[in-house]
Amino acid sequence: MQARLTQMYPDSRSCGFFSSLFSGLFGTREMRILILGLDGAGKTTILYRLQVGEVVTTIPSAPYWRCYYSNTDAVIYVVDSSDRDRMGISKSELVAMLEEEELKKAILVVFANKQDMEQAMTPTEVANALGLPALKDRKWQIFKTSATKGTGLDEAMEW
Ligand SMILES: Nc1nc2c(ncn2[C@@H]2O[C@H](COP(=O)(O)OP(=O)(O)O)[C@@H](O)[C@H]2O)c(=O)[nH]1
Ligand SMILES: [Mg+2]
Repeated sequence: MQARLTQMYPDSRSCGFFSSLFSGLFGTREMRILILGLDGAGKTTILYRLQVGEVVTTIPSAPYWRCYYSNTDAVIYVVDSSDRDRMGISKSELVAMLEEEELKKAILVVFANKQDMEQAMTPTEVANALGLPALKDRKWQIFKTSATKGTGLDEAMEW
């Protein structure tokens, strides 16, 4: 299954979102997906890797995660697995984001990114650091990715 980005709307404040067409066995389904994460986590690199025709780099991605939450099917939460110092901040931001009413039904896909770095935490370590096992009423999955090497992205998008 191939994910093809059809739209990406940059937002002048902070949020970038796009919808994606999934052409599968049972036809085409459009999903609205948010890509969130601390600055430097790898979001822009991932967008390039997902073969968006045109990426508008927006979003000095700080605290404006509340915009554009409605009708979101999935949140891709990108984590720099090598940034142990900011894992706690990343967790706080994730927890706050998941409390948003508009995102109650969104599935959560965590990209444990920068797995090519020697000091990278494993996906299990990242999951625990983010408190994922304790999440209630949330469908979630974590994948190891390296956006620069292009590994793991297809598997994650397929899920
Ligand atoms: N080693 C490594 N560097 C990465 C990876 N993904 C992104 N980067 C680098 O991390 C920096 C921040 O990436 P960027 O995509 O701009 O992060 P954003 O702020 O979340 O959009 C850039 O220098 C990227 O080249 C990765 O998987 N591995
Ligand atoms: Mg960026």
